[in-house]
Amino acid sequence: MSGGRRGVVVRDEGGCVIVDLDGEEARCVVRKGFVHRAAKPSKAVVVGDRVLVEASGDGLAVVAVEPRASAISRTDPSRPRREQILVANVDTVLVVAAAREPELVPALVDRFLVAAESRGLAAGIALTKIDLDPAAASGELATLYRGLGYAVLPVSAVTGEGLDPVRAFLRDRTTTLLGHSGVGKSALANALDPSLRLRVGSVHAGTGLGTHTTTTVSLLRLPWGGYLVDTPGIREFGLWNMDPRDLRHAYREIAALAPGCRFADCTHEHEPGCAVKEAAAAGAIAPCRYESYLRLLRSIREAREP
Ligand SMILES: Nc1nc2c(ncn2[C@@H]2O[C@H](COP(=O)(O)OP(=O)(O)OP(=O)(O)O)[C@@H](O)[C@H]2O)c(=O)[nH]1
Ligand SMILES: [Mg+2]
Ligand SMILES: [Zn+2]
Repeated sequence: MSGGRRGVVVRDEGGCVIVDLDGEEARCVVRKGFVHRAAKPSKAVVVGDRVLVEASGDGLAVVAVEPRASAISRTDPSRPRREQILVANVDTVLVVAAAREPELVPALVDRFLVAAESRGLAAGIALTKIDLDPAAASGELATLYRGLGYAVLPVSAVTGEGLDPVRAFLRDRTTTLLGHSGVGKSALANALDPSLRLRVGSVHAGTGLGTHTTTTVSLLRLPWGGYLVDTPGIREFGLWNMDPRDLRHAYREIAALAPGCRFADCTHEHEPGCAVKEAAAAGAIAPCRYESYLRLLRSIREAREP
């Protein structure tokens, strides 16, 4: 890219994007067809994109997008055949799950971990609201994911407990938060850096579910180095363009056992001589992980059917 000014998209305001140009935020229009070809397949400009901005009329316009080093995407919930990129150029995924309120859903944690693993991104888990259930810090699920090699970081935005390890995890890289509505993503960001003042919602007393307070993705610069991406709570996270083979690699314990299967292309679902199935039956791998693997495998197959 040459000419113009380089910047990073920090927010999308629908119709225009906010670009960080050397520490100052500028509102830019994105004109159709102006987006650099490297931005394909989606052609969209998304948060995290490194862009070239030029004067246009009496304002500024994004005229090119640098090729993305990485992207977190899902199947567009309203258009099932389309990819929706949530954020570009992140190094790390921090899955956010609450110890309580709303209840932790391991299958959803696994989906987010799979999204990270399949893109070769580092991943960790923030176990929020630990003040509501201190025992969860060393509970069954925390132990399970730690045993798989993921950093599990118990933290409370209310008491401040556990914030320093999260700060250390985020330092000098770009991390996106991914989690259900109401798990405390924005509250965590505010607790880490009170100057952010992100809007925090509530959890519905009756249903225990979040109320979808954050509605846009935003890239936030952390004062101690690194960037954090706050995201809206995700209800549906359809894995985009995932191959069943990629899925097998994305479950670390399954990938480790696969060489013991009779068939090299074993899906670990119905084949005889499957080391993974045997390990699951013997309790050597966690039943919830094997079940979430099978469920994801089936949903990927369904999504691939014409
Ligand atoms: N007890 C307790 N409550 C918390 C904590 N963190 C967040 N909450 C509460 O959880 C609710 C939801 O917090 P948010 O930060 O808005 O959750 P979110 O994940 O950003 O939700 P969306 O923006 O809807 O995706 C609020 O009522 C917070 O006060 C915590 O560490 N402890
Ligand atoms: Mg939020
Ligand atoms: Zn197998």
